[in-house]
Amino acid sequence: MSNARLEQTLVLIKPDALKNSLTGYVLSQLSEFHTGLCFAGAKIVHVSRLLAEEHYAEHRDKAFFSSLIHYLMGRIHYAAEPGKRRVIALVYQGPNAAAKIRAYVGPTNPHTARHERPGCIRALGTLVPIVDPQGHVIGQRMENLLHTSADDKEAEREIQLWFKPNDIPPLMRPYDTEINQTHYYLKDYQLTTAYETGATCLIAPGDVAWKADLEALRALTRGEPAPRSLPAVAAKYLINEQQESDE
Ligand code: FUP
Repeated sequence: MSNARLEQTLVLIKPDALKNSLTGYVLSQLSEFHTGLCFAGAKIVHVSRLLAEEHYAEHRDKAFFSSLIHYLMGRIHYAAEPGKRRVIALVYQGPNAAAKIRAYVGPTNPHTARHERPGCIRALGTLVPIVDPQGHVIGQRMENLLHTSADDKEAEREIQLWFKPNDIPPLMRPYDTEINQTHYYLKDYQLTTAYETGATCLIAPGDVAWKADLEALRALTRGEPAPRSLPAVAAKYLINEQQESDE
């Protein structure tokens, strides 16, 4: 069952915004009074490498990728405080949600934001040079305080990457769900349907899951090409599960 008419978008309040105590400001700027949108989901997430890399998968080949991943994981702003490494993940709902939030937060690049939209939230961000081990500048990291989905298609992928159906109230779930019938476990990043010592249970029979996740898990179990990768399915079930090794 889905509520297909609902329009939603993902917002991440990134570690630089948390470090600078901008959470209240952001929430008030994006409040229903200002945007006409309301919350459908909210959670505090310790971002694993798996989740960060999957979230920014389209940038895997870029020079700034590694730095961007470390930034989202909180390793830059909470280098000496692993216990504070987190982001706030939010789902906003309402007419034209993705475009509306993007317009409020401003351009991706904080310098462009300051130039083109002084006063927008990302105008408070900064650019940091990325330097290779030889000291050469190889790119720049945009510390832009927030992530927001580019459009409805990206919102669909991203909301299902960060949120399980049960994180969102039933009447606010915009995508198809299904009651799962099988045990699915993850052990050493491999999918299994039988428990082995050290495995993490992703989904148990009776759990509500995104339909697209279950279609992917069934295909992966059969060894067939899946519409969605195993990390994209697993990441949300591993959120806040365990402390990652500090590799
Ligand atoms: P957006 O659609 O706003 O998420 O922006 P992009 O997909 O273009 O970029 C993803 C993230 O990479 C943004 F947070 C900005 C960041 N980025 C850099 O840090 N350096 C670059 O040179 C380009 C993008």
